[in-house]
Amino acid sequence: MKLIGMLDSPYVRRVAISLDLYGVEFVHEPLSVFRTFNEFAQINPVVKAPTLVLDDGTVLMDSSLILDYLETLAPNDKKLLPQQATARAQDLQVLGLALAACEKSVQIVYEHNLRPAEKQHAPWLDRVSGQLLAAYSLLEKQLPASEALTQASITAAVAWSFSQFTVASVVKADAFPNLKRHAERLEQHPAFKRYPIE
Ligand SMILES: N[C@@H](CCC(=O)N[C@@H](CS)C(=O)NCC(=O)O)C(=O)O
Repeated sequence: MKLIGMLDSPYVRRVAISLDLYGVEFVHEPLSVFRTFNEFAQINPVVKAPTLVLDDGTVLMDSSLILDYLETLAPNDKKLLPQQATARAQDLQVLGLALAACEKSVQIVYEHNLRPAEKQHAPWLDRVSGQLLAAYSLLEKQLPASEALTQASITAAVAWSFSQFTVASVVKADAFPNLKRHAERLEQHPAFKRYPIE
């Protein structure tokens, strides 16, 4: 398998760390959706990171769809999502919040980096920042109590580290002590260290 995309994307990073934990062998090609657009387009014309190219040539994109496939492949002792419906719904709730936090952080980054200063739209940034803080306020309360490595706990930590890397002036770390502690702990795990945010 080949994982295409850079680790400064939280979506790519959650897939890389999960592949590592599942014990799946893969090659990581850190192509940028911006700087190496044409090279990326040769593999996936839609140029979305992450892209996962399977050994039979199937091209998957969207981290949650990729992880759905990998979770199906994983033996029971390596699965990262609970099988039991109520427990699964709880983890999916956490994942929804963490992924919304990633999306809102990315929107702020794109607004600042891809639009000329005179075209930046303050009401849009205010709206997105409010949504981002709402997601983290709920996540702060809903973080799993257990220290187990699950897709929910991995993605919450990856989202938090990404937001601290990119939009720390919006998401003030001291306001979210549980998330801060959680991410600091997971960032020490060998799988997180093997795939650092860059
Ligand atoms: N929902 C998608 C989001 C992926 C995403 O937006 N990736 C960004 C990089 S962080 C990207 O591909 N940006 C280029 C673009 O959207 O044109 C996922 O979970 O994979």
